[in-house]
Amino acid sequence: MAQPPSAPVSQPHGLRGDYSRAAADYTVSQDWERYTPEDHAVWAALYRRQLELVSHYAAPEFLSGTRALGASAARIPRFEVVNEVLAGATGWRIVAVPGLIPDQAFFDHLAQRRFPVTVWIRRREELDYLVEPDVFHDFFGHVPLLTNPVFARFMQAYGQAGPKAMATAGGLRMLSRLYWYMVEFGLIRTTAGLRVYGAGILSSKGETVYSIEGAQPQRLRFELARVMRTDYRIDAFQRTYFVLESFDELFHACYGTDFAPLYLRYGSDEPLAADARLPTDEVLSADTQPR
Ligand code: HBI
Ligand code: FE
Repeated sequence: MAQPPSAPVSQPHGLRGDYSRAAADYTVSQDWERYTPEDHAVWAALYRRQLELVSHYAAPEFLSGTRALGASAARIPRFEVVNEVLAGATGWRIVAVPGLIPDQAFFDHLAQRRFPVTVWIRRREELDYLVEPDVFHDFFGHVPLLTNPVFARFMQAYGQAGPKAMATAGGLRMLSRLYWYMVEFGLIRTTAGLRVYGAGILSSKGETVYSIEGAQPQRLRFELARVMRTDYRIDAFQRTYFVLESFDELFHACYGTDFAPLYLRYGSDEPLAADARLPTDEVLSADTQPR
């Protein structure tokens, strides 16, 4: 007889929220052998479902990155195997962490071309929604674009911008909005139409479709100061998405740019509402012409 869904199959990977074994930089060992058959089965269910969906909605650079990583639905990937691919592509590597880590440690990892990936995986009851990152969000959502030299270089520059942001009033909030809108929830215009590259969208079944096809959200051309001034929602689908012309556009807006004048000008202001519309906004309709 089949087990009832609530029966504990086996103990899941025990590092969920366990920071006691972390090093000073918050890294842990992945301990891949500790993933249970149920952990791998949850990965498989998420990976299969989402790969099929994002093949229709994701940016081509994300999809080619996904293929390059050589991960599959069969097993949660071994980080050391993936690191061979990343090393050759961009010199990045992923490091295992127990979950969210303090801002300063996070920035420092990025500045050193290390992307922190959460080790544990959600339970089956949490397939569609999780408030914190797990290995599926971090790996499936974030790691593919680390094979892209331009995007990877932007991520390093983002990390390098951390210390100054933390030392300036309102700076950290503004820099975090850049991450939110351009790393977690970014869209990009392609020759085929609007596509998704943001990790928060691509690891979510509902938001992948909504961000491209939804009638409610507004899609605005990327503009650095506009993004950094805009409040965001962590508990619902976004009201606004910002759209890149290319990863070069993001890189050139940020690399070598001193954000200090922006922090000084806007850092103490109330943010723009998540659904604000300014006269200067360039709105892209859902059926935006392909580039
Ligand atoms: N830690 N593991 C992890 N993943 C994140 O995305 C993350 C974090 N710590 C801080 C953080 N993000 C953000 O607050 C920074 O972008 C500012
Ligand atoms: Fe994320």
